[in-house]
Amino acid sequence: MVKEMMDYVAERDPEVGAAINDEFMRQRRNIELIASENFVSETILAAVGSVLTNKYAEGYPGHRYYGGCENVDVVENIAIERAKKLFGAKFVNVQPHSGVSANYVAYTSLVDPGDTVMGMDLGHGGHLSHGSRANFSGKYYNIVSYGVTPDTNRIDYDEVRALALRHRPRMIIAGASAYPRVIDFEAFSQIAKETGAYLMADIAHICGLVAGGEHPSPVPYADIVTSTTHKTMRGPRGGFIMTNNAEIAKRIDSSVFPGAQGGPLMHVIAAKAVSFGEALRPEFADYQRRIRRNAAALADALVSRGFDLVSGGTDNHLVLLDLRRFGLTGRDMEQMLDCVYITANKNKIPNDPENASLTSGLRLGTPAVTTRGFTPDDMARVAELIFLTATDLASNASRIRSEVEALCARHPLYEH
Ligand code: DSN
Repeated sequence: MVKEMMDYVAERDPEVGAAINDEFMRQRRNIELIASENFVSETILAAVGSVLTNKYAEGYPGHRYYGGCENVDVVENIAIERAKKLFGAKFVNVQPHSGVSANYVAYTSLVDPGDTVMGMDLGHGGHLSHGSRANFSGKYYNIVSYGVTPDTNRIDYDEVRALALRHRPRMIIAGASAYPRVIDFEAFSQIAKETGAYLMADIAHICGLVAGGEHPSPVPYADIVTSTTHKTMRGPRGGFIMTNNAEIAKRIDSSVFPGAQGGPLMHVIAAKAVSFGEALRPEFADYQRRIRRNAAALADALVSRGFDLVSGGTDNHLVLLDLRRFGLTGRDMEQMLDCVYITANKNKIPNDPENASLTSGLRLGTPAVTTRGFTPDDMARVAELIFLTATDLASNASRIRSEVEALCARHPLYEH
């Protein structure tokens, strides 16, 4: 089906069609290790490509500002009910276009410009929207950042508590985009309660793990939980928001529309509904278990090849390499891996001496390769290929490329 859809575009618009086809070939050819990427099902692709893209539906099911919304109402209600069931949440808004949009809504629902907000430093594994100066969050709020400790590279909850007691934030954000360890949402919630702060949990990266029971859920503890629907969740690119508080749910709804967005992307909401449905099946929990097992196998094999891992290993879907021992920057390594068809992204490590465009780290994740069917043994091979790339790319490039080709051929993508 994927091929037919691409051919359809290529026949009618060869210029765009060729670029889509090239990207399809790249996705099939490369070992995808970007921790925030994945491959969606063909059902999700078809829903995203459906006629629902034609429909304006500002408002919410039953209360729209346009006629003809009876079918999209059904779709949005299915998405909401499935997400509620999957995460045990009382209220869900599935309209945010992305993770950052969802986070914007969380801020505007809970705090006012100028308020103090505590979030994890981007350079320690946090996210742009948790207080970076380059983002709305760092511009409009008084951000106090917490990080990981220099010895363990883990969050120290006593330090977070001390910081919260000192700065009395109105909101604390728990969540990360490059933190390989479990986040203790219950501990965050105790700190938030003690210091009179709202707790917002951003589970964009670990959403699938939470849905599959492989990471503790923040839903019982946080005032607002935001997430993306892609990454480990393996749905379409998009965001959603959950809460158990009826009054906060009303604020979220009006902060999404009309506060931050106009018409919802109904084709994407249909794909979110499909993705929540897929996640309710038992095989999804098994997929999440395999993601973690593959990440652990990758971590072990990299350590045995002499790589330093931030925090020494992983509890979730990602590992963060500290490349300094190999005399490489993250940018070097990302480019070298690109040459041998392995895709990853440079990433800052805690207290990185390099800037964000160079970095000393590389982030690797297993959601996408696990979707392709890679096993822990395959991950050990991948670690070996990463080692060969880091140590002697010139002599090994063609051998690495052939091994990448063989691994990808063993686990084909969108074959039927
Ligand atoms: N969510 C980020 C990532 O982890 O790749 C991008 O904002």
